[in-house]
Amino acid sequence: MRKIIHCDCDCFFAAVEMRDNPEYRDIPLAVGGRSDRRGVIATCNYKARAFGVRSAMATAYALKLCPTLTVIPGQMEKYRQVSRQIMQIYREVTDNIEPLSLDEAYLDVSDSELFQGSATRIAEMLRCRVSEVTGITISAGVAPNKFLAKVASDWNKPDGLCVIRPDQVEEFVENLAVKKLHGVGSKTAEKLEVMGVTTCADLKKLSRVHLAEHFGRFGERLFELSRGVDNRAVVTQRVRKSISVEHTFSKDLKTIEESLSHIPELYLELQRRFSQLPGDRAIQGIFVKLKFNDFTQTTIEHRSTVHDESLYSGLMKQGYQRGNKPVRLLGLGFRLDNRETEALQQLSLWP
Ligand code: DCP
Ligand code: MG
Repeated sequence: MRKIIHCDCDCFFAAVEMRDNPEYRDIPLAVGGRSDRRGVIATCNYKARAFGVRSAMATAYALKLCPTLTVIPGQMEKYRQVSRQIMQIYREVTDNIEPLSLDEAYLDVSDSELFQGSATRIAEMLRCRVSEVTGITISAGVAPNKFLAKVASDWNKPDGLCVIRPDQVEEFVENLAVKKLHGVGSKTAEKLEVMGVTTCADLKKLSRVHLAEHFGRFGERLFELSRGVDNRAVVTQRVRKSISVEHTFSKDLKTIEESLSHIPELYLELQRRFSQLPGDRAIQGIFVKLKFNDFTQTTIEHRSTVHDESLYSGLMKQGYQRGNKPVRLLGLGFRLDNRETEALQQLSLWP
């Protein structure tokens, strides 16, 4: 039986800002882009969440929901620094760490001898240490696998702990809403609801074959998750080789001009995701992916350590000429240089 802890900072960017600026602590606060520049909310504190403000929401809309909301720009370098400090605290407990983003990580403490191997007490200790050292609160989930640990860390947020012991798994999962399952987005949840499934107890009644018929390979996963089974390992050595943003359009893009017009928004989102990668990653190339309306696809790459919209436009034109048909999906990406990351990993200094 494994013991997994999932740790997730509470309203991370906003928490750092509230720590450093006492005047922000008791007001609704968001970190995000300006409303007059079509900005979006990166995150907000819990006072703002009470008004319905959420991550990824347009700032203009957030201000409608909460007119007293204070929106401030983010300071990524500072958040990265706090993230490194937090990951270092986790590393004092185990090297079996899988960082998922700046503020989130899985720890496999199955073999830890700390506190006689009590994962619950390890998690409490981590929560205390992070708060003492960084002034940020984290929530933690303890469970026999990654899926349940992640659900658990969200259960008593903010500043909470939730433990799901092996003997509690069955009951816990039966009462769980299917939309809490990893990989079940709003579309799948709707589809399941039509089938009469809202909880995992409902889901458990469906056979493997039935699920495979409706959901393909994901059906097998649903079968397992609804029984609280998740055998994924905590992967410590994963080095990302690329990062990309893709969008499938509800209506095919009929001309190259139409395709080119989507570069700015995709490029912005790509840079946002890149800025959130753990560690300092160097770019060694850029690429564009196009999928045409007949589902054929093509990727055009260019080795380069610099990037801008015009380079992506050039690649997109080349790619478009290969198919010369309406486009259903566009993707932009960076190839990442792994040499330095791999070297740092050897020294356990990454991220
Ligand atoms: N983030 C972002 N844009 C998003 C989602 C998140 O820029 N669409 C950033 C801001 C968050 C950080 O990533 O502070 C961590 O994301 P989480 O989803 O863990 O959200 P929070 O930590 O802010 O809140 P929670 O307390 O719900 O974990
Ligand atoms: Mg968080």
